[in-house]
Amino acid sequence: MRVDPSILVDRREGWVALTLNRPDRLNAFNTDMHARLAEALDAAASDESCRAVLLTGAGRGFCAGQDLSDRMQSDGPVDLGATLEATYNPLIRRIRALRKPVVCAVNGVAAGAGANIAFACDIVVAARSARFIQAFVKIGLVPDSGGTFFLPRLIGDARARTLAMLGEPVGAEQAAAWGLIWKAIDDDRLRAEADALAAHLATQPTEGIALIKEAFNASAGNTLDTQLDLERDLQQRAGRTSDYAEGVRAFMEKRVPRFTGRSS
Ligand code: T3D
Repeated sequence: MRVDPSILVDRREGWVALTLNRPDRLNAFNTDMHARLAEALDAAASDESCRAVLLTGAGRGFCAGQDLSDRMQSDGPVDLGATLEATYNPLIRRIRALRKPVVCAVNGVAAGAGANIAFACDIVVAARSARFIQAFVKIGLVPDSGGTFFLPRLIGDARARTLAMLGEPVGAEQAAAWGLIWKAIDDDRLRAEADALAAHLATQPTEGIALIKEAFNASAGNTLDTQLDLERDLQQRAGRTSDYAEGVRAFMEKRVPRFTGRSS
């Protein structure tokens, strides 16, 4: 019997699409899917020709979080601290640390860790029919995969706490109106628009975008003074890239810039 890989890797011109591929379980995570996604993200990180990543799901859902069929307790409680440490936490850190933009195309329901993995990405677009659910409370758990970090920062404490405590779904349009995601897109246009976004990012100043990402990653924990110092240091690095020189030249010559994405 042929078993489909739990992550589909589709290499395009300058970017890669990674598809969570366990549609019968709404792409819920098991150990194999974690390992394959980690491998694919590491490959994207080390491939200089890859300048953007698109993450999406196969079938009618984006991701239903942890596969709960792996958590039926026959021999006493599973150590969920250990599973977070081994799988979800490294995944969120990988996405945030990747020196390339990560676009998330939420094609359907995103529940539990599935929602928070989406929020860890740089630009999140969602099908109008998609829903985001902090499903953890329904099974007695705490939002993980960065949920308690991203949610209050994106939508404020009142909404974040209520979503976490009630586990109520938020539709894509509401999510966009609240600033939880970039935008909601008609279902039949989602993939084409997400592909176009990734393809566009793949032609942009990749190192500059990596520095933007570094600045925003640090911003949440910094004072204004520290952030101003960080912006100074990152701008110094950005100003030394050939893409900056090309950007200025292209502007002065009134033409479209040809960015290489390189760090020097
Ligand atoms: O464990 C650790 O390591 C700690 C980390 C935890 C991270 C977490 O993510 S904990 C939260 C886990 N996720 C959930 O609690 C969500 C569970 N799923 C749902 O609540 C619902 O499925 C949805 C609201 C996401 C979607 O509902 P609906 O009605 O559209 O679909 P459905 O019929 O419930 O699901 C379709 C199928 O997918 C169904 O299988 P079947 O009956 O057709 O054979 C369902 O059992 C399966 N499925 C959905 N979510 C999961 C799942 N199977 C295993 N695990 C799931 N999480």
